[in-house]
Amino acid sequence: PQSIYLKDYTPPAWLVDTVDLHVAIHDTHAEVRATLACRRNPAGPGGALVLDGEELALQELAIDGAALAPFCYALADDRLAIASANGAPLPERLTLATRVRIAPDANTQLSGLYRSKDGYFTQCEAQGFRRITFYPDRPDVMARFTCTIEAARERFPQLLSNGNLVATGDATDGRHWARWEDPYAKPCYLFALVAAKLDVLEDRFATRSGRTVRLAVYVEPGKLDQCGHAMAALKKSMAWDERRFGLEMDLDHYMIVAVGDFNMGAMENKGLNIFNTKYVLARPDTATDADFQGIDRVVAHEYFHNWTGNRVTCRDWFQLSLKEGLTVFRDQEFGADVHSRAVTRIQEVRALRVAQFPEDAGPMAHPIRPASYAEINNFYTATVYQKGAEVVRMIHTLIGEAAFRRGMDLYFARHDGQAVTCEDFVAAMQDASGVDLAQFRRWYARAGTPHLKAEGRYDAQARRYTLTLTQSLAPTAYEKRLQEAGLAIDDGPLHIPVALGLVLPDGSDALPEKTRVLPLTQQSQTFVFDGIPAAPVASLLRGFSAPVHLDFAQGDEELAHLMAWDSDPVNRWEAGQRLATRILLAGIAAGGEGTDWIPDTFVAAVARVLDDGLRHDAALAAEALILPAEQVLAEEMAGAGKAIDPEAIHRARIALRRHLAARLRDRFEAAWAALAPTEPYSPDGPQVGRRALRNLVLGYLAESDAEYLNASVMPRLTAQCSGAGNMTDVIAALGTLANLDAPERTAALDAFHSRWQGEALVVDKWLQVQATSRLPGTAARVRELMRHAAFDIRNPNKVYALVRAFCAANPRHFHAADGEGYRLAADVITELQAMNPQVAARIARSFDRWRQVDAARQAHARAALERIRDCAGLARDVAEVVGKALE
Ligand code: B3K
Ligand code: ZN
Repeated sequence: PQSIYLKDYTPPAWLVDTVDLHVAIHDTHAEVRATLACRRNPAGPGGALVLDGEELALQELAIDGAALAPFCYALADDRLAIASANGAPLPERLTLATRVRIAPDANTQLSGLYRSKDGYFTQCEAQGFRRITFYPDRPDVMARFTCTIEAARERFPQLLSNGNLVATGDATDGRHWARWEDPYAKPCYLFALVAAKLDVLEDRFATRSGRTVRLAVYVEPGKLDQCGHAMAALKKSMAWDERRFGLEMDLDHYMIVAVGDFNMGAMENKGLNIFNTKYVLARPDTATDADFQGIDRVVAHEYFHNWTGNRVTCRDWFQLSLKEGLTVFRDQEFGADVHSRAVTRIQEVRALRVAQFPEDAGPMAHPIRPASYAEINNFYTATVYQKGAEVVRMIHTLIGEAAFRRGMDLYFARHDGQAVTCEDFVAAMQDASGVDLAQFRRWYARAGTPHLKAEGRYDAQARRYTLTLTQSLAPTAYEKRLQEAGLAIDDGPLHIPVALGLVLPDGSDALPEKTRVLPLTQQSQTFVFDGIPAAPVASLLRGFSAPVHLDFAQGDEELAHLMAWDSDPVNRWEAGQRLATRILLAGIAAGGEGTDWIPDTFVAAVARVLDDGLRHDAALAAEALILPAEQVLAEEMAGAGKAIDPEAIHRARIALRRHLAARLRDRFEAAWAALAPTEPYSPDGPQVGRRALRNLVLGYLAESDAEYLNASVMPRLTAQCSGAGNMTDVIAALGTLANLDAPERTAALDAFHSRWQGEALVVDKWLQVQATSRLPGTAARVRELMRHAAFDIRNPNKVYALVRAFCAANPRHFHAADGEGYRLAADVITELQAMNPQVAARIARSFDRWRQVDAARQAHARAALERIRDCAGLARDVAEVVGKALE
């Protein structure tokens, strides 16, 4: 597919000041009338009035009230170019009127206006608005919108759009209409409308300047008892943004609408967020602790976009991380403030390693601000979002909270109401802080995860510790492609904030400020610390201060010391992960066989963490006791130049779990008993951590020998599955049972299904635990489930729960030696790509690491990829992913 380049950006030739939309929903189609007040952009390149448009049946086209003769315009598949007004040159200002017909019921891409169950919903980011009407569909065209929706009253009592409801009325034949007016100019990707029959939960929020905002959460009828948490999260987010960033809600009316068919998590449309039901609906018996926290984070994220994304938006889609990286950083900080900062950070680091580091090492590697893309929807990635947030966090680390806040204030003062670039954001941070961020800007342009090599030396006589840091970043597939296109790469050193602590033998911090941020700007740099009384253990990258691979030779003893004493909880966790990784790599080298690669010191360290968790912070202990993920171990192998062996990785990890279960059974049992719930379920507070640790312990106990398992653990698993009142405990037990080849497994899965078949989101969990099962035959079971009534390939949540979970979260079965995992993925992708290219392309990303497996597996993967590539009429989304994978 054709790539487009950032360097080719030109300002729009025409601007739009106002849009008046009229959308009439009929049984067979929708009719959209649009009136655009257009004006030639004095800063633009000149030329025709070019409008994007896809799958629109044009009915009428007029300028300033006069229908346009066909010779004045050219209509192509994806655009309408108007060169003149019936022979006369286009006036500098004109009113363009169009009428088109669209077919929302046939819209399986879920981009533009589409039907979900009995209602109509929109998704316009990135380029869905062009599937609703002809428009210059680019974020630097900002206009004020009014929207009138007309539909049958009985079937569609709610008619919603952005901004304020300004008029309603009846039309003929039992139809009604509503007109909405959005007082803020916005790019069309933030447009939304909904016509549906929904229940609504209403509330109010008083802003700190004393305005009252009406809040509403709309859900499918009958689900009102599942929206309380989302509403509470919204109010918490509003209060937090006022407190932390001084940012207030700017509308009188803020709505969240939940929809069951949705490509991603949620969408920040101005004043009318549209959400995947997954991030709205929750009740203790249907949703897990993780689901509740996911709701908190996504509701906050979309709300925070109102300033970072909507009030100040992106100039072009290359700048996507301007709003996404910044807004993820904001929702991370919200999570840290309302939950546990340490646990939140650990989970972020883990997610980065599982998803972003592999992306950086694979064929789709790109910087947070890519220089080119073929399909923008492929760039809503871990890199743009999560690494983008890391880059913002590094600025925060380098300049400090107070200067960061001044930088945000300056950013809004300068750019409110504008469509800007990442450069504008960094400039505001630089100007507000006085810290030179010129070199830092390279983070925006370079793909790949940098390596940081550290070497420390202690001189007892001089009481001096010396640390030498060396950075390197090899070019990725992305840089090679740029080079081929003749584009320059700025490959100078990065500006890396390295947060360092020096932990003394007694466990205390040697540095008076505990943690010092070393600004690494050269390729190699030496830092000297005087007055250090004894040989310290260096704690590098505290709080994970930079998204890099650390190469630092520290012995098991040193890591154990950090595990026990580091004053930074993230690095205590990290030390444990490094130790476990080292052991597991030895186990993998041994083919995952035996246990003589497991040192007793590790068993003892795990026991200490567990004891500590019972006394202090159960949530932190639960994080520490999760062994490095199979995907993370795979990256370690690939990074060391070895072929990834998914079988050996899986075996070694299980062997270590079984060993711990055998050696620490009594402690696990004691913890299980000590952590029994003492109060009614609530999805937050310390009991989340206690549940996490208790279920983790139960998971370890389930690794016990058959005799103990059957006699003592199985009864608890089955009882917890059927008897626990909350989904967190139920799904923990069911997930564990799903890995066991026992009659209880089938019974529990069947019972769960019959109990919950009416709750779509709970059925997704049922699919997911089966798709991620360790048991042999899982691929065949996934195929069987694809034919089950519970599955629907047109529903993204179902595809994610069953197929993506299998491909991305079950590496050992996805990478099965016989190629069955790859064939399964290819079968789904080829079927899905014509229906929903965005979702199909996401599944196709599962092949990212295919060149890192052994030759036999590679042959299977290549065959699968080529089969997808050769599929007739392959969607651009999938073509880009597969094309890059095969490059
Ligand atoms: N901005 C949307 C994502 C849109 C994805 C389009 N393919 C959700 C978010 O990041 O908040
Ligand atoms: Zn976002």
